[in-house]
Amino acid sequence: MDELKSIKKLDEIFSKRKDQLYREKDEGKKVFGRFCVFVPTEIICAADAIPVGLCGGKESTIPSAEEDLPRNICPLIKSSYGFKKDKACPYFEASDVIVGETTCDGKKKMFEHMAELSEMYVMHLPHFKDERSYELWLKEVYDFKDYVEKFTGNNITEEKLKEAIDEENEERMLSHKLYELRSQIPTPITGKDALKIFQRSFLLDIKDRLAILKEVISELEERVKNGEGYTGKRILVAGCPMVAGNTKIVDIIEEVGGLVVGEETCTGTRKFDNLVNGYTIDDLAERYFKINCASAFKNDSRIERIKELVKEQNADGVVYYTLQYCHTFNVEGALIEKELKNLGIPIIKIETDYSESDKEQIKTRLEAFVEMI
Ligand code: BJ8
Repeated sequence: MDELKSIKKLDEIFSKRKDQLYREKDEGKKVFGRFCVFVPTEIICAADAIPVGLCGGKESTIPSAEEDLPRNICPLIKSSYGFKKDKACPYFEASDVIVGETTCDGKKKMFEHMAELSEMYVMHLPHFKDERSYELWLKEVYDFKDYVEKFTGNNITEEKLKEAIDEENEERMLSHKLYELRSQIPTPITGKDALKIFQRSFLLDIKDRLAILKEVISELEERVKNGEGYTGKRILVAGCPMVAGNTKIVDIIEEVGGLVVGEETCTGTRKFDNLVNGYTIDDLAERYFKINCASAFKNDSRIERIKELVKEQNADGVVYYTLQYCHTFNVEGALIEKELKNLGIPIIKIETDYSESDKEQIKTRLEAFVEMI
């Protein structure tokens, strides 16, 4: 099947993004680097600043990070720190401030090291999903707003906040539409292309993100209308984020005859599930509090969402993907595995890093899984 024109356009726009970002910086806009999908980007945009996603998905910067950090923490943490330390990423370098958050221990403590290399602001994320934790989170979101206003020197007006919320909500709705199209049989887009769209959405300007998503959707609608698309064993990937530079698991799944039809990850549904229902800071806090991160204690809503997604995306099975040493997702994965097996939903757990060393072994396991389902 021919390459999607909209994906070519995405490549084109992305190749110009760095220059566009530095131009906007020269014009006086502040850049906020962020790691986690909990950071409310609407607040940043409403202050006329620019949010960019910073997570590291490449192995190349890990050796340098391991000079300062222990080896036995997850590759996402090490790669991210290495990018900053080695000045190896233009988006890290463009960031006037890096916004961290207290999710897992490794990331939280890494930020103490990163604070020696950059201006940092760390959001306190509660680990319970109860009323008391929500009150704390709400205060955190208000404090973040104050910080952003002070740092940028710009007031966040009601009008600006509304505009930012509308734009992000529109992206969320379009992302859901894209998932609806992926649920079709045959599926009009590969998992590889879908992942590219989501990975790049962390770096592009919101206007470009919306334009690209609209183009992708209209091309996919055409394919669905004509009954065109990809077939294969339909896989939902659930687990750790697959951030820019890391396409390992999706590549292998599709190499062995699987087809990724959805991702329950922060480069998938955790990024766009739930709209902001209103135009206040409280409304924003409420939406972000619902994100199903494995760093939460008693995360039943995540298990429910995975079960829903298996149905919604017409998946034949689940590949539960954990980065090495990611205890939160790994431990929660054992609960999810038990639950899905009880329901007769095929699941395989894969724990890996960013290296190529275990590729053949993973390939063999996934080949057998795909054949079996
Ligand atoms: S909302 S998943 S982006 S914290 S993979 S660094 S958890 S040891 S990235 Fe995440 Fe926000 Fe949660 Fe999403 Fe730690 Fe695990 Fe590494 Fe992780």
